[in-house]
Amino acid sequence: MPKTQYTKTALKEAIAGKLQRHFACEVEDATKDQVYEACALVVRDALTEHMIETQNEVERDGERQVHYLCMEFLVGRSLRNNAYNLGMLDALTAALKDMGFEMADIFEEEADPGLGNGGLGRLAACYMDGMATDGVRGTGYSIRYEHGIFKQKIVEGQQVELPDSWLSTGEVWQIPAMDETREVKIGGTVDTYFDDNGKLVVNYHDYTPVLAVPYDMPISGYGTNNIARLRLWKAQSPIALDMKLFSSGEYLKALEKHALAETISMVLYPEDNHREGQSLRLKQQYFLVSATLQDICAKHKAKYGTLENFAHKHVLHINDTHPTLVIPELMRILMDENDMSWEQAWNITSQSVAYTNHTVMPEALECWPVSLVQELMPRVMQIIYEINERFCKELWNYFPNDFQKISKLAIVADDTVRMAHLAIAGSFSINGVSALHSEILKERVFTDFYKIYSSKFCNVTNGIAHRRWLCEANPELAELIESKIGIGYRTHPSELQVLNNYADDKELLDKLGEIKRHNKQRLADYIKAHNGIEVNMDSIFDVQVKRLHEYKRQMLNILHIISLYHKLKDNPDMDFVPRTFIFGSKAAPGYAVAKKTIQLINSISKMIDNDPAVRDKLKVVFLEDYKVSLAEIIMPAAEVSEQISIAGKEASGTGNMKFMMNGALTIGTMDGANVEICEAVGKENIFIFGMETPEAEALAASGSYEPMVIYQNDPVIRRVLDQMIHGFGDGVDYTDIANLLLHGGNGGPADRYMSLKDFASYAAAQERVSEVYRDQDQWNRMALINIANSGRFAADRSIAEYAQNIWRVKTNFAF
Ligand code: GFP
Repeated sequence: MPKTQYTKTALKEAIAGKLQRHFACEVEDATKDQVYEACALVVRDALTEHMIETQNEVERDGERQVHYLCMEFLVGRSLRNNAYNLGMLDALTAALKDMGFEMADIFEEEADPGLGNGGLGRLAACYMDGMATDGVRGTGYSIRYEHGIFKQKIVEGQQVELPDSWLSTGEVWQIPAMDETREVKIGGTVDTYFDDNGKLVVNYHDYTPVLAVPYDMPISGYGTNNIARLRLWKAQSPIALDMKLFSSGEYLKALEKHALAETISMVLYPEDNHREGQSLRLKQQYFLVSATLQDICAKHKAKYGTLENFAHKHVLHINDTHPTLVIPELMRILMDENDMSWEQAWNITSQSVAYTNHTVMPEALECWPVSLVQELMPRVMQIIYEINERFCKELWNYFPNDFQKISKLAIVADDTVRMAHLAIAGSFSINGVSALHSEILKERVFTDFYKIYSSKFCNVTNGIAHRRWLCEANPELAELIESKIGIGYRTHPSELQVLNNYADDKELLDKLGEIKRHNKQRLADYIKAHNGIEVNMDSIFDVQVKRLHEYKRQMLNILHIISLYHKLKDNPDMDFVPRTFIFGSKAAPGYAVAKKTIQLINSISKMIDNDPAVRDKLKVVFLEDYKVSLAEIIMPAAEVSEQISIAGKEASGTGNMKFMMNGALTIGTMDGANVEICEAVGKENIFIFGMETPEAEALAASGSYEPMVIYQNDPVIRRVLDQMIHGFGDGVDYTDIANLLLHGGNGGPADRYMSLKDFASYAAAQERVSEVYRDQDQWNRMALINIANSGRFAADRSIAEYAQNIWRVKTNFAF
């Protein structure tokens, strides 16, 4: 447990002191944003103290450290989380109350740092929390993007992207470490030759130097003083102003170099599951990797005087392929800067790197044009060529004379560098993020690699920071749980299982229902304030929040909603369990179908809301600007969790875990972690529908899927699609979407993700949802069982598995 106890009086004093020193004001005159900042500074002081202690311990005991590299960390707001973890939330709330402020209002002052796109980035953030809590010596590394994921505005039903400048309130959590600034070299020319002694000489010149300035965010763990550090690199030009150009009157040009270097950390790429291929993105990846490795190596050398024991002391975990350049970059440092032989450098590198794959989507498996890698990092490209050559020789031993196979598996082929292949070749561990996904990796995506390196492949099912998503986001539920099973589950999430014993406790189940209603009310108020829509509190809150992507099948949900609308129009007095369908989603700005889908949801929402015959029974709400802080309101209020991707495509999903933990029931396919959720709660406590992976894959492979036949034979679907063609009364034409489903387009087949195929089964599952909802006791019982069996989806458990099975470092988590 943390040593420090925080009292209300001490906190009041500390906050008043910060207000005086930082804003020259007294409590009575302070604005909310000043109070926020003062609170953040007080909390930060405690964190930095712990961070120094943790660093000293790491320094002293020299145990293996974990370095977690990820292009995204969607950390969410920090103030409440840190105060909770440090055990000062109650005292802080009371202190603020005395000072005339509501804690909730102060939390609202903090911008939500959007340093990620979706699941990948949020997972990385949950894992920082897990590392800190489990006592793992971990550091996260990423880029200090000045602009995070765009802010989404809905204007006339359409997504408009606005810049997100989060630093004004986010900077307070970051401690710059100027003295650890590193220099990353980009571009230029490399000459290599062997000297008289046969030693390789590398002469790298005419590059552009970019400074990487570290900013450290201390991430607290719960009930411990252990701090995980998140090091964010800011790109800065070493040349503030080119005085030569300036003196000759070329003022703008004089600033150019400066600006070019700084663009590297200017903005987060708003793409998910897409192959990017843009030069700036590759620069960002190299910038992250090079700065991080230089940092780790410099400190290691200062301590041990050599990098020979590097692999014993460090694990470099790459979260997806984006930081794969750690492999050639570490080789470069070991060979060019530390005189190691290829073999020695390769041994160290391949024993230090571990890789997590997050997607099976072919378009997300990164490939970079050789010419671009060559241009931006010429020495690294030379090393990649060499890795490839040696790798292909190794492949030859396994597949002699099979040129086709070898070129399929090669790292460099067709003038591209395949990052996943490089990651597999250069790491000692490759894992998927759910049991199903890890099997798919072995059986289909990386089959041949698996044949050769079977022992490298493993699984770690994703997990979420349950304290943030349950204890903090849903304090009423946490209180109820704690009244029954105590607080042990906060650090031993499997203890939630004890709740299974209460499945027939009517009083508890009623209380659960009551709490859900309070949370629904909070969300309803939010919807009223932001969308101007009045929702029916007795309706089922049915939620699909996640990035907008075709494989996630928001479309299936939409098709079903239109069919319900038709049903109600035909028979307005039918016995219908009211539903509110809630969506929240950002679409990549360049992803036209995804953006049109958002517009479609809004068109339907408007049509229904304007129709007095149905609007009390059916509602569609699109929540603008879905982000972590909004998710913290949505999750506790949801009753149905939509996890309806086509089987075999969603690597894991983590929203599914947050929902179940808050007592929502899942309607889902046997995809990603849904499979394990189903196993955990039992088939009777989840609504499973649709094709399973083998069927979906076989159908796609056969080429025999014809959605047009379904359209012709199924009157419900026909009517839904016909309506799409006729529109929803607002003049927007959705024929393109209907065509995509019926005829294909954008180079893809008709209904690529088979929404029409799964429609009937989905609609039937939705009927079952409504039926069960009529029996509130039964519903609450199922909700309780979901909560009780959600402990295995805690990030603490995932991190402990990484620690034990992959990183081989100590953890204090008890399984
Ligand atoms: C990706 C996958 C998800 C998975 C997360 C975290 O999410 O299935 O749960 O990574 O592993 F698609 P996105 O970043 O694409 O949202």
